[in-house]
Formats: sequence, structure tokens, C-alpha cells
Amino acid sequence: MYFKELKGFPKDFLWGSASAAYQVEGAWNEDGKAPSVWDYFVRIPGKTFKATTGDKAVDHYHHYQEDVRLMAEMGLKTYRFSIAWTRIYPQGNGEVNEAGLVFYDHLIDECLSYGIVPMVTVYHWDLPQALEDQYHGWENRRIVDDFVNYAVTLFKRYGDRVKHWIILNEQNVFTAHGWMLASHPPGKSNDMKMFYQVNHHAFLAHAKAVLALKELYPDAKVGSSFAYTPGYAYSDKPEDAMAALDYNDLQCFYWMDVYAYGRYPKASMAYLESLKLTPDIKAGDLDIFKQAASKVDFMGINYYQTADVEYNPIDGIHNMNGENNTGEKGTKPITGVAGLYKNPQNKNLPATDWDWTIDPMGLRYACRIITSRYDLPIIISENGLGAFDKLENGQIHDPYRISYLKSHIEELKKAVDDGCEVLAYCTWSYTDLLSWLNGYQKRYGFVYIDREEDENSGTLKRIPKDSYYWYKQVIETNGEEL
Ligand code: BGP
Repeated sequence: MYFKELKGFPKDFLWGSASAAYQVEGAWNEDGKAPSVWDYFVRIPGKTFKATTGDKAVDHYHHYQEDVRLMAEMGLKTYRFSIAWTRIYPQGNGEVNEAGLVFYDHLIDECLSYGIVPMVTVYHWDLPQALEDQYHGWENRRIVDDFVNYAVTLFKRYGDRVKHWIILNEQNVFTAHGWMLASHPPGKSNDMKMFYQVNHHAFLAHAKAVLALKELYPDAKVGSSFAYTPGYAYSDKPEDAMAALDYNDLQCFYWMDVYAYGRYPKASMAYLESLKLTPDIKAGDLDIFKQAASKVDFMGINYYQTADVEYNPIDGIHNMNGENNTGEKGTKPITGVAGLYKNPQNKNLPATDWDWTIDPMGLRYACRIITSRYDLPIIISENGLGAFDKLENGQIHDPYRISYLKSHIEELKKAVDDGCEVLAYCTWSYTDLLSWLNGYQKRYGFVYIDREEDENSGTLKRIPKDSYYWYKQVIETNGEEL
């Protein structure tokens, strides 16, 4: 009988946690910052849960020292955060805003003073509104140069101290919500043609930024973070297996193949051609994709759930919009693309109050797919549970969050034992923060923030939850004690 000798996490494993500028910073109009598309979008009636905004968010802008101190006390190895483009270039291009650069100097230095590795996301969705006004933002190829100019400004300023860069956060999510579902800026629906064009521009922005960084800092580690929801065939019917293949090509590999190989998946392109939806690809674009792909150091993935995939006939359901933004369990509608697939709820797995499937093994599965398909190191740049937390006698007992994270880390450990090279695991999120469409009631943090939907509610006091102390011990034992 042979027993597998388990390796566990590597010694230099980066135990981390993540946030995004718009969701934590607040200070939406301070120190020269101009509005982003989100500052406008949240003001459109009906777009966000109870009209919540990130005007104040959890005021990380003014509490960053306290927040980083709590990270240090927890023993956090890396903090993933994003930079607000509108603080650096308020108009998107043109004049640089020194005060904005200084804020992130301070944040980075604060992390480093405690030995916390800063992992910086260049773009987490808060496009300068000025670029939307100038030329419709991502819809126009001009965005690529402005994006690279912004990214290079960050690389030059912080590259001596920041060694881990995530160029784009969830390109698949911000483009789908922005051009298909009307639930993110610029709020367009069912504009498939533009959806693929915008994605082509975003791929170029990613690729050119990767190349620019490697020119300046060849040793920096770079990639983008993809929202990876692997698809399982609903049954053993061959048409469900084929539907799962279609789903995985169109919803997952379409992005990861470009980051890792510098090319679009063939079957997806054939499908888009048949519908006359292929983006305008200029001569040289695919070369740039390829060059960048050869320089990418990791696949960043934000993993929350898997999807069940069932064949969907041509006269079947056609609905891409399937969100539950209220926390009323069981209200998420089924989504599907007529003629290809639909995504029923997985009957074998539980779900969160927002109907997100809970599938720890899916994380191992995701790592295995990436390893066998791309043979790239992996950064788990987000994973976590959105839940209602209750403050009781000044404490938050969140055993459900501990159990969620524990089961995912157990599966991640198995992925490492399977031979996947995993560099970092960042939970979503460090403190509670604004959930784009779900307000402040959907909490993810290790650190509770005293505030609710109403902008004037709460003291913004920071209170470590039970999960904070649990993760501290996970880090101390390098994932051995879960
Ligand atoms: C990811 C985003 C994060 C975060 C998280 C949780 O898609 O990168 O910014 O919001 O999901 O999502 P939600 O806030 O919708 O629960």
C-alpha cells in the first residue's frame, strides 16, 4: 500500500487578503481625485442596493494606517489592493496628480514597514469618467494608450517597491456587466458586438502593460485576475458534456487563453464568426498578445463558485441576467444562452444567501485545469463568503466564514499536492467593504466595519471577527492548522 506524502504549502507562500479602491477608500472627491464611472453610476436610481455608494465606503483612505496595523497583527503576508486611476490621472490622461501618487506611496510603505508584500491591481473597474466623456472609454481603441500611460506611471513610481502586479481585475465581469447586463457602467445591455470589441481593447491594454512592466522591471511578477467559474456538465448526456465545453470555451478560456497563449479559442472564434460578432483585430494585435503571454508570470483567479451546465435548445431559455442582489435565498433566476447552454443550480451543493454555489472542491478543480492547460503558477487573488454578520456584545462570531475558508484552503492544499504551483491565496476581503451591487449588508471581511447602507450610519469602528483570529493561526502554521 502506498501512501501519498503530502507536501503542504511552500515556505514562502503568500497568505493574503484583498480589497479594491472603490470598495474601501471613500474620499471620493478628495486631494484632486475626479469622479470615476462608478461615482456616476451609483447615482442612477435603481442601480445599486438601496442606492449605496462608495463616497465614504469604509474610509480606508483615512484609516489605512489602522487597517495595515491590524493586518500586521494578524501576520498577513500580502495585501492585494487596487489603485484608483482617478487619483493618479483625474482626467484619465494629461496632468498627473501628485497627491494621489503620494497616498499610494504611503500605503505601500506602510505595508512594507511591517513586511507585508503589496500586491497591486492596476485596474479594478473605476475608469475615469473623463475618458467615458472624451471617447466612450473602453469602446474606443484610444483607451489602450491612456491605460498604458497610467500603468507605466505606476510602474515607474512604485516598481522599486511593488513586485507583484495584477493588471486587470475580472475583465470578463466588468465587460459582461457593462455591455450585456447593464448592471455596471456604462450600463448597456445585450450589445454583444461591442462586448467583444471592448474585450479586445482590454486584452490589448493588459498585453501592452505587461510588456511595458517587463521592460522596466524584468523581475516583477505580473498577470491579470480572471473571475473563474468552471463549468461542470449537468449530466452524463453527451449534449450536456458538449454544452459544458461550449460554456468553458466562451465563458472561461476565451480570457485565460489570451492571457496565457496570446490567442482566442478556435471554437469560440468560429461561433463569433457565425454570428458576425468577431472583434476588429488589427494587424499586429495577436503578436502583441503572444509576446505578452510569454512574459506573464501567473494566472490570477478570483474563485467563488462553479457552474452547472446543461444543454439548452435553440427555443430554450435566453437570459444572461441571473443575480440575486438582495440576499433573499432562492431568488436567483436561471441563466442561459439559447442554442448552447443554461446554468441550473447545482443540486449537490449548498449556496450562500445570495445564491452563490459553495464548492470548495471546485477550487482544486480550477487549479488543476489551469495547471494542465497552461502550466502557469497560480495566484488565488480572491475567494470568500459574502454573509450577513451580526454584532453581538461587541463581537462577531462568524463560524460560517471560517468553515467556508477552511474547506477551500483544504482543497487548495490538495491542489498543491497535485503539483499545482500556487503562489498566493488572498481572501476576499480584508475589511468589510462596499459590494458593488449589494450594498454593505453583504459582508466578506475578517474585520467588521461599523456602518450600514445609510451613508451617515455607524462609527466606522474596526472590529476583528472570529475569522480574523482563525486566519492568524492559519498563517502562523502555514496552513497546517485549519
Ligand atoms: C468580485 C470582485 C470584487 C468583489 C467580489 C464579491 O467579482 O472582483 O470586487 O466585489 O467579486 O462580489 P460581490 O460584491 O458582488 O458579492
